[in-house]
Amino acid sequence: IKGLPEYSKEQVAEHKTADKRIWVSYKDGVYDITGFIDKHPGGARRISLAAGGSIEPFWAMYQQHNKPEILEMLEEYRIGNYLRPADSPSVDDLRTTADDPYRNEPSRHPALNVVSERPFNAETPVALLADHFITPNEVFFVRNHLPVPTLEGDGYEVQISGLGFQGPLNLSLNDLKTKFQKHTVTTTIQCAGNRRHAFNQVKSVKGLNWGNGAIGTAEWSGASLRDVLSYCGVYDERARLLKAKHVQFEGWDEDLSGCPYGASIPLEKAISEHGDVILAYEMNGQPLPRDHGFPLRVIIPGVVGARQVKWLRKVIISEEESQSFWQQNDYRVFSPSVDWDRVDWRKAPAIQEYPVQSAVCDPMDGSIVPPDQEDVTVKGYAWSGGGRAIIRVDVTIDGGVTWHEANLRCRDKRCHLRTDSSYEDASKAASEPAGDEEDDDEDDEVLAQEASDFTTRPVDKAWAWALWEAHIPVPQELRGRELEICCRAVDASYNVQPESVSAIWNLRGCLCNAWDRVKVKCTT
Ligand code: MTE
Ligand code: MO
Repeated sequence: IKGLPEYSKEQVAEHKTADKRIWVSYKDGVYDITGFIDKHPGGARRISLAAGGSIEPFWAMYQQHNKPEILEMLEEYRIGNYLRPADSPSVDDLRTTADDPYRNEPSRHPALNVVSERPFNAETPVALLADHFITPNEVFFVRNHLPVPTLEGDGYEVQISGLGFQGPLNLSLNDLKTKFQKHTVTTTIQCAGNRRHAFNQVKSVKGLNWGNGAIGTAEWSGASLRDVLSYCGVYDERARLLKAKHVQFEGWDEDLSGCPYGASIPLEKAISEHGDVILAYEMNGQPLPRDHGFPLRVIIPGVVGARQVKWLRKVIISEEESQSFWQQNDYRVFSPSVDWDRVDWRKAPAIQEYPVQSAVCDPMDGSIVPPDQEDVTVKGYAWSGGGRAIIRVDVTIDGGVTWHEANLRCRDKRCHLRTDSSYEDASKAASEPAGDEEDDDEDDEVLAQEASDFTTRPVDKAWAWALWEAHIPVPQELRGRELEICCRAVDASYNVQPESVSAIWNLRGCLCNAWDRVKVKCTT
């Protein structure tokens, strides 16, 4: 830009701290971002890493920054032109060189709907979701915060340490497979940001613009974390004596400062015989795919996706929660009145159990129903956190004036934790190659809608979703008009989804569980 002063690399490097102002360079510009640091949605610490230098390596890592609105915002802070040293690569070069943090990403199925390339985030096409109780591995949604680490199964070890441990204990993948019984649990994973796009329609939020497809259900197999911890001497009585309260997990994926992805859950969930937490090495009978955590991840039924750490490197027993950015300064929900200028992350707890959720998968928004059609078939999913079963799904095609009860299709019996042998039996009884729709339908039990179905369990452990379907007659007066299809689910604690998105709007756009709304035209 003409008329602005020119600064060298060395001059920029003199501005690393707030008292000297904080400068960064990007492409041919120099920016004073002192006033922006505290407002950075990724946290002040992360952006401070770039202080006095180039933000290009960081933007190569977090490519959600490469958007016109963010570049425009950056331009507001411009103070000069950058004299790039001849030997320093630009951000565009970084993408093709050995410095590219994303050079070893796995290949992916073209049917995935990509939400961001780097880091890779993609959703399952929603039309596929409601067709399969078990989501096939290839199209299971992917939520990565960082590049996918390259790991080998041979020689892989997970380290267990913390309160009650003399020194860290390492378990190899083979140890986990041979020293512990293999357990399988069928559970739904949902990202806290699933359906975030609905918030953006009210007022924009910061985060990936997920539709309804950041959710999926799989059969995960591995060692039970309860068994592993008990083998290490961490069990109820002893844990209490040790004052241990949380289990932290760290992944092999790291940001540029060497900080790994991390999260924690209450110890109670990990050691309870009803927790069903597993260290999984298989997903739907296959070794974990790289995007889903190869060779090992933690599966935490009933809990939000963010805690289910992939590429597991460490398990730490502690008195405190994980201190990671994602546990402390993200994945928490505030009042609609709190925006980025006044958020105090300590004031809300980290999300653990997900509230009740449901969404319409078919028909899609904007599709057309012929006016002579007598009824419309609506399909979707419903799920609640904490193992709370879905007891009912209500559907309306007139925006909530009249409601219809959907049929729940659910192989609920298969969702409980089971050992290897009972898994064999259950899979003989109910498995079929994914993809064969007709067989799928035959095997899906329609839950008898009787109260006794929900009260026979000693502990409610409905970890997996219910798929549902409703056939709704289109009354004469609605023919030729726009139909507003909405659904709402009710869980075993009689939690019901809220009606409006604006009432639950929150700055980070998490836990969007308001009634899903789909508009279809009833015309020719
Ligand atoms: N684990 C690591 N190591 N790194 C991550 O970025 N993302 C988390 C969780 N585990 C993440 C992680 C989030 S936010 C979600 S929603 C789930 O993984 C998604 O799991 P999936 O990609 O297998 O669908
Ligand atoms: Mo997530």
